[in-house]
Order: sequence, then structure tokens, then C-alpha cells
Amino acid sequence: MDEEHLHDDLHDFKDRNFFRLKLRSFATVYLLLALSFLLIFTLFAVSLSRVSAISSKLQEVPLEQRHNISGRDFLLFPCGPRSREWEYFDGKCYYFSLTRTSWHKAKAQCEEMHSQLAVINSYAKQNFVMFRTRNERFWIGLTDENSEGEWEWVDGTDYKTTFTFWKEGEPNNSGSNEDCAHVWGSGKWNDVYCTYECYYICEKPVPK
Ligand code: MAN
Ligand code: CA
Repeated sequence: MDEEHLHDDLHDFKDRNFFRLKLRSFATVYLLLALSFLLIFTLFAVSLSRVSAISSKLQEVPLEQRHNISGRDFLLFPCGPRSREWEYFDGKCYYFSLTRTSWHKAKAQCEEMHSQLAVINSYAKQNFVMFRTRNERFWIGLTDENSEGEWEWVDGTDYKTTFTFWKEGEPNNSGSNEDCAHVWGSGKWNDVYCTYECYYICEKPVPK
């Protein structure tokens, strides 16, 4: 009888011990899980804040530099390495159109590109223009449509005291209907009717 009792006691003890051990190991697992969760969460929060810090820093960098454009590229292409259709000459940027249109549409298209039809006010500029236009016809920013015979440059440059390069016998206002000027074959200027369709030259300051 006594021996049986002892046996039961021992059994009870073993059972209790077993549960206590089991509980302890469960607690350890949960603790470890909680710790790793905390660690992952912290790492995530830290990297998220780093990413947002870097991306806000990136916004401060100019677009040109973001695309890996160096200062040397700006020396080679002062009108912007990313807009090489604009060509640099003597402190300004020039665009030679690839399509033909009337003088007024050409003027509007230059203005859309934050520029003006070109004003040729020196032989140096005339020479640059001639080199680029070869023998093609290109509109320039010169018109007498406000008052026949009184030529005006689109930027307000005084016509009477500035360089001109008309072809011999021009402007002749042929058919009494020629109020817009273009660079003709040979590079010299001619007046022609403004709805004539030819290429055009836009001009703008070097972008900042
Ligand atoms: C001829 C000349 C020019 C004139 C053109 C018009 O070439 O009379 O002066 O502008 O015709 O097409
Ligand atoms: Ca003419």
C-alpha cells in the first residue's frame, strides 16, 4: 500500500516537472519570436527612413545631374547636353527647324520653345547661320508687315542701324505682297510672302 502511494507521488512529481519544462521552452520560443519580430520591424523602419531621406535628397539634385551629366558636358554643349538640337554660337542657342511652315507659324513655334525667330545682327552670326542652312531657305525674325518698307526685327533691334545681308535687288516686295524675310540660297536675304513655307531658325539665351 505504501509503496503504491510512493509510486503515485513520484508520477505526479514527474508530470509537474514535465509541464514546467515544457512551459519554459514555449516561453523561450515566444520570446525569441517576439525579439526577432522586433528586430525585423526596427530594421525595416530604419531602412524605410534611410530610403525616404535619400529620395528627398535626390529631389534637390538638378535633373541634368541625376542623369549623370557632368560639368564637362555643359562645356561641350552649353545649350544643354540633353537638348542638342539647340546649337551654341557666341553666347546664344539656335534651333534649325526640320519642317517647313509659314512665317507666323514659325514665329509661334519658336515662342512655344521659349525662343524667338533669329535676329541676324552681325556678319559673324550671318556666317554661322549660312554654315548651318547651306542653300536651304530659313525664316528669320524680320518683317515689314506693320508698315510697307519699314523692316522690324522681332526682338526690337533697330533695323536702320544694324547689319543687313539682302540679296542684290532685295527686298523688292514682289507682287506688292512680300512682308517676311528669309535666308535664301547663297545665304543672302529675300523678302517673300509670309504664307510661303520654309524652314526657320529660333534663337534663345543660354539656359541657366
Ligand atoms: C523671285 C524674286 C524674289 C521674290 C520671289 C518670290 O525670285 O522676284 O524677289 O521674292 O521671286 O517667289
Ligand atoms: Ca523678294
